[in-house]
Amino acid sequence: MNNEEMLTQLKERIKTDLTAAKEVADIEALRVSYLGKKGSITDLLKCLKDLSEDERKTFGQKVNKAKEEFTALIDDAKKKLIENEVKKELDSMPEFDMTMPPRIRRGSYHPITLVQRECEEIFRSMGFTVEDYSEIVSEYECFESLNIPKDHPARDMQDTYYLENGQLLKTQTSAAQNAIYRKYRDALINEGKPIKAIFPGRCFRNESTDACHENTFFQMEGVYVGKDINISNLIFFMKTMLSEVFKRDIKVRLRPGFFPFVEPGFELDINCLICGGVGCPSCKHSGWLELCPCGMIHPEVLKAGGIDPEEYTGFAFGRGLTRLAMMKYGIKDIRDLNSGNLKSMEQFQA
Ligand code: FA5
Repeated sequence: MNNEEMLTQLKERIKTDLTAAKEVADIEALRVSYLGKKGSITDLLKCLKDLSEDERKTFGQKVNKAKEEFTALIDDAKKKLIENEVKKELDSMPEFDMTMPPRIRRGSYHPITLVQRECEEIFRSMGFTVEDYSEIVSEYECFESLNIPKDHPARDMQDTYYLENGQLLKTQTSAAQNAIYRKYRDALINEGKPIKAIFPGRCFRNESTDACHENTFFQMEGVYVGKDINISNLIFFMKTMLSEVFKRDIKVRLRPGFFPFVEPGFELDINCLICGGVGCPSCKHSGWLELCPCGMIHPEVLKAGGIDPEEYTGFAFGRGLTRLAMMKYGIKDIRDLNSGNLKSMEQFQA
């Protein structure tokens, strides 16, 4: 077979080969086998040296033209194949339906946020302001201003995380009391406006954790200071708040409790709503859950806040918000609330 015949045969063969190619990779392999360094066209060009000058010129032109034609054929076949693949993929996709509702995964509020907001609303409706306070506080704010001097045994109840600079992670929301008294005492003294404030916040204690104890938990503190505020006011506010939160009758008990910053002090317990009072791990098998310590603000604490205890009295309470959320939503283990387990948290919707 002479060179001309070989070229004609190659032209026929490349068309058949390109038609048979199923993938882009097959086409690229053909490009190499026809136009590559060791390809058929290159082989033909190598033969030029054996031809006469005239033949070399005409045949050389034909081979170069064939090279251009082959390149165009290969590019064209590749383009068609890619277009076909894209079309097939688009055809296999479900049709876009403008009327379908969007498939957006909605987030949900954490149960503690829900309970906190609910309590804030209840207290706002009773004329309380809602205050924000830092999580890092001084020893004075957390202890000394609350009538808990250095080396007082009451500090042992709250194993504290200290920072290197001597500040600490607040162990109780009571740490904000002093700042609140100072913020509102002028209005109390000059305008006769009672101090009515709540301050929710995160607290930290180096606790061994169990079903009802965490090292990081939420409390909500409340104070009411004015003229002639007494224990009956305290009991009324506690009862109103709990019946609003639980939206049903709750059995509560008030027993004496010691906190250096109140006198007298009480522990307000609620009947465990997980076991109905029979006893379970959530209530340490007692049937009762310590929920809301409270009492009449100690004169020394009022004095530290710049308020004359001879003229003004008040009550304070420090509710366990985390435990409140457990009771409200029937969460048996407090540790679930900080676990970051979205499956269990997503069920709570605002
Ligand atoms: C206090 O923290 C006092 N500051 C409360 C107070 C304020 C008393 C004002 C009087 C007047 P206590 O340590 O008991 O008190 O904690 C209060 C509530 O926080 C507890 O009843 C409980 O509901 C919650 N709590 C305490 N420790 C934990 C913990 N480790 N895990 C979860 N909740 C806790």
